[in-house]
Amino acid sequence: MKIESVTLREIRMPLVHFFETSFGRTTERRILLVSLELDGITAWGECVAGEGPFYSEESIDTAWYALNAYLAPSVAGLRFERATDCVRSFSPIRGHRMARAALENALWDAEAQTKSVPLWKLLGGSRTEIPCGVSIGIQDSVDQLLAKIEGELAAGYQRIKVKVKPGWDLNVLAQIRERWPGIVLSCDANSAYRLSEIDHLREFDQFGLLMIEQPLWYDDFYFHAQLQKAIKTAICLDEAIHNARDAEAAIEIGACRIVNVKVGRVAGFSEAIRVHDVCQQRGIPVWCGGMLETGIGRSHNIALSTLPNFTLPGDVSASKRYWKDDIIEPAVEVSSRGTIQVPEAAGRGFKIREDLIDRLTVRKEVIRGATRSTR
Ligand code: OSB
Ligand code: MG
Repeated sequence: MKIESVTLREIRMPLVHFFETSFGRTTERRILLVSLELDGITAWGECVAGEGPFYSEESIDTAWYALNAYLAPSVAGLRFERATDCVRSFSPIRGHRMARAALENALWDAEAQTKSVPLWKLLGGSRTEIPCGVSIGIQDSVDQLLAKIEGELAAGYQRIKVKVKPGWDLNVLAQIRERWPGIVLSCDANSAYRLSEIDHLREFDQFGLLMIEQPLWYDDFYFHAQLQKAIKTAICLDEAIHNARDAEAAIEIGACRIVNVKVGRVAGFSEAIRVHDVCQQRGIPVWCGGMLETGIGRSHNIALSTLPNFTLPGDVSASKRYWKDDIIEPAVEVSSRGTIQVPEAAGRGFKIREDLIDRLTVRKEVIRGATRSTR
């Protein structure tokens, strides 16, 4: 596979409904898409960095910078036998994992298309259907949240995850449990608590949650291990796990019993597979997290979720929960059993709506071998 050019695009898409976490509210997404031209095909990747550096230190602008100045030039014009080989080209660059992942994952898409195999098979997956959950943000009122949960349960989703923060936690969970005592329920704090709040965090145990996601500092697992010893609810780490080595260390010290795998957070499919593997070897289940992706990132998440240790429902849900008009065809749909059917077609298994992408594009840069051009 010889990469003739790398194209960066920024598109803007309003969310159907705002999404609020303990670190803020998003109403419109600015999304960086990466496409590769090679051997007569076009392959796509999506950068999951947010609008600002609030989930992690990356944002769409830092990702654009890293891709434009370093990552794309390090592979443009080069030939790779396998997608995973591009990881070596990125090795002098520290951090910028979401930026790397967008490019590496586009190359996986290219490899799958070139070999005429479904992306999920190339990744080593085996599942033909994946179990789905939903992540529901903080709402303006508890009634609004309960109405949303009702809708998602009726749609068939297998697990409800709600965002929590101080002031929107025990009271909210109590009302959910009162109405639905038996549903599979978890919560995500996105680092909203401190170890000094351990007594408060112990109160979460009464709700029989599947897990509490990243309760403490975004970059910590040492103190999460202390917390895990003090509470019954399983801790799941999200933000703090950047690679397989982190997963190994976190599991070894008892910082979590479950791991959320986000392909962008761990720098791409190659590392995501390694995180999956170290967790599997240690008996720790994983699930696929989401980052409010368009259909491109969503189709990559579906492919990743087919690996055997993705045994818990992921935050991989229908396009229509986020977008009026997704940029892939068909849109991602979820069955009444709360599952997504894994596509059998080669590559991603979803077509790209290039006309729509063109209309949504607000900036574009093409990086070729030695020379560059802006349009
Ligand atoms: O912590 O999982 C998270 C969205 C943005 C940033 C962080 C997170 C999330 C979600 C959304 O929970 C999951 C989804 O895409 O449905
Ligand atoms: Mg999370």
